[in-house]
Amino acid sequence: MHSDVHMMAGPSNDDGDADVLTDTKPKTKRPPLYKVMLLNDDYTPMEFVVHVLERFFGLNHAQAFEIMLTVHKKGLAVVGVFSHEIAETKVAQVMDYARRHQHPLQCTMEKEE
Ligand code: TYC
Repeated sequence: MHSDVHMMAGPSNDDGDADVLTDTKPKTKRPPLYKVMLLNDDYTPMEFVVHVLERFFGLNHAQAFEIMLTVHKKGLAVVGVFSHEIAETKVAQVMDYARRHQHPLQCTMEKEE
């Protein structure tokens, strides 16, 4: 007699067909990462951008100055790569800080790859 105690869930089968179609990789997919970017504009003072990079992205002054200059010259730069939640928080913090200081500085996020 067939009994429930012998039934197994999942990809296994018992047709002797070597599990070609149903055997799958154990997939532990890492969550996606997000690039946080700063955009150039003509009005935000360079020192303010440097301060933002130090304050919200934990960069030292030299690193912050370098990234600020990259944004100034190239139009934008990635300032960090984070989980979705952390990236959203960084973007919101920068946008709010810039707004409070009446600078048009823009910060955005984009899924990596
Ligand atoms: N272009 C600005 C200036 O000349 C400086 C600046 C740099 C602004 C980076 C925004 O994300 C930025 N004052």
